[in-house]
Amino acid sequence: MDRLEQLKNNLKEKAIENLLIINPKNIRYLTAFSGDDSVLLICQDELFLITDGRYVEQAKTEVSANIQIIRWTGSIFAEVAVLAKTKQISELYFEGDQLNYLDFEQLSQHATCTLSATQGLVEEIRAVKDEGEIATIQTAVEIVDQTFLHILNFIRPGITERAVATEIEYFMKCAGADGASFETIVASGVRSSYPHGEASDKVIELGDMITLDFGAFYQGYASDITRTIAVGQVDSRLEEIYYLVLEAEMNGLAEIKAGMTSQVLDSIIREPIKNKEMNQYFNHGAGHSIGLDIHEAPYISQNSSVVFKENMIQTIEPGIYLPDLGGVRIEDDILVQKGMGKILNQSPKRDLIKLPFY
Ligand SMILES: [Mn+2]
Repeated sequence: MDRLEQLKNNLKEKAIENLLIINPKNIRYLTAFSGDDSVLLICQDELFLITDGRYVEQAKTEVSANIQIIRWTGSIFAEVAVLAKTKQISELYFEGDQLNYLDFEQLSQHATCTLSATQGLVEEIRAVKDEGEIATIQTAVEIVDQTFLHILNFIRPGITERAVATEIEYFMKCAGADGASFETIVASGVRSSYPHGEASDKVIELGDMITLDFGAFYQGYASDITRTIAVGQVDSRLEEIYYLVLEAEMNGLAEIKAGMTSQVLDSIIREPIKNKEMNQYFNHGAGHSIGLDIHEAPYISQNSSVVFKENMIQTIEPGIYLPDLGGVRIEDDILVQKGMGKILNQSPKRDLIKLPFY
């Protein structure tokens, strides 16, 4: 079914007649419009893309003919309010997690209708990927796999984390990526104990563990991978936790399937780490979905009762971080399909990769 049709069906069930889409990714998902600073007004029988002078011509080529393109000049939300008045809208719903306070003031100052916030209506549809999206994400994943193999030959003692991150991002773009899907993480030595250590000026040394967490956007869709590698011989405790994290990740990969709840999967992933009484060092969620955003619902968490569905794509990414020593995280992207999880990444992980001595 057409994405807009699907959304409209869901809106009908919730008795929502008019919805203002503000999130640019949601607008892109529904209409193929790839610009920003625009909103989409969905009424019962009409669709309006309200955009500015930079995007009018682009919008004409990207969106289907049944979407009316309106150019805003003064204030986009004042324009929306005027349009709502013209269309005699009595209640306008908007994406509550997307409108900032000042924009809300603009909208409410000019609106004559009731304003109500919604949350996650388009995101819920986005969570289940269609065939084209799956193929696009698979390509985004192939780019990060190629990049990982390349970076193994690039990393050596004496270069900075920043140089490694720059090479990762350069290589991904050369391989066809739009760009990085988030700020590249290169955390070496003690810094690998920071779950989200963005690349710094720290020089990589012999004996460091390095956590590499990076992703590519390809045709708008994200991939995400984490590998932890060793430069030469590392502390034996770090080598031990590598295999513990790997066991946790493999548990999740083996068990994920449609129908399972997020909290059940979270427990399955955590189990080996809990058994070794190290759960306090696994201090973040066990994964998330990917798509037009790098982090999308559903999230793999102890607190989430969301049920996985066929054709969702999840990351599974356990980690253990030992303060003042270092850490390990391993992450792959998994397609939930046919009663199992299909691992999209091919990057090696079975044995801790130890870069040779120099
Ligand atoms: Mn991730």
